[in-house]
Amino acid sequence: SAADFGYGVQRGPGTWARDYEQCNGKHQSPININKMAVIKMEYPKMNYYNFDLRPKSVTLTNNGHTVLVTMNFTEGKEPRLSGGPLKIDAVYQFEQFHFHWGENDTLGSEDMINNQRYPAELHVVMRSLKYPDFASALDQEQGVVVLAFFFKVVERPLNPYYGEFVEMLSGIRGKDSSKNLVEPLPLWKFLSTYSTRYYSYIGSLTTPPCSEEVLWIDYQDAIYISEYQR
Ligand code: SG4
Ligand code: ZN
Repeated sequence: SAADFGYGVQRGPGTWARDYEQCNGKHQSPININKMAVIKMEYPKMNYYNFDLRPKSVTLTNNGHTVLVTMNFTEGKEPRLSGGPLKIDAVYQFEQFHFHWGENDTLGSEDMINNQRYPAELHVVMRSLKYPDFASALDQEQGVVVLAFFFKVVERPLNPYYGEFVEMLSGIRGKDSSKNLVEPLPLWKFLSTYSTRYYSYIGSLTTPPCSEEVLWIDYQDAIYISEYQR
C-alpha cells in the first residue's frame, strides 16, 4: 500500500516513487557533502529561543520507522529558530526529533560528509510559523527546516543526557508504543553544544512523501555518545 515503505530490496528507496512521485525529484535528501565543493558564506547569527526551557513532558514513540520524540510546552514556550541561512523574518517552531541509525558504525547517518557515514543522525524537524500546521508547511519554499546532528561513538564518558533516554528504549520495542521521560530535559541537552558551524542546503524529507523545499542545516560538531549507550 502507499502507507508503508522500507529500506529492504522490496520496498527500498528505489521503489518509493511508485507510490510517492516526489521521491523522483531533483532536490532529494540525503546527499553527500563534498567539503571541497562547499561554498563558505557569512550569515547573520542564528537565534535559538527556548531551546533551554524544560518541557512539560518528553514522549518517546516507536512509530515503526524510528524513535520519535515529541515535547509538550506551555503555549508560547516552544523552541523557536530564526536567523542564519533562514529567510529574513521567518521563524520556525519545533515539531519533533527522531533518529536514523544502522546495523554498525559505518552505516546509520543519512547525509554523508566526504562519502563517510556517521553511526547515527538526529533530526530536529521545525516548521515555519507562516503556516498553521506541519502539513501545510510541506512543499512550501523553506516551509520546513531540519537540523541534523551526527553522532560519534566514544568509549567514555557516558553522555549524561542520554541516560534515561537509553533506558527507556527497551520499553518501546513494539510499534506504536510510547513512554514519557521521568525527567523532561530541555531540547538542547539532546543536541551538541551551541554549534555555530554548519552546512546548509535545500533538499527534501528523506522518507515518503519526500517533499522538497526543505532547508537542511547539518551541524559540524557531533553529539558524543558512549559505546555503552548504543
Ligand atoms: C522519520 O521516518 C520520522 O519518523 C518521520 O516523522 C519523518 O517525517 C521522516 O523521518 C522524514 O523526516 O527529517 N528524515 S526527515 O526528512 O517529519 C516527517 C513522522 O512521521 C514528516 C512524524
Ligand atoms: Zn530524519
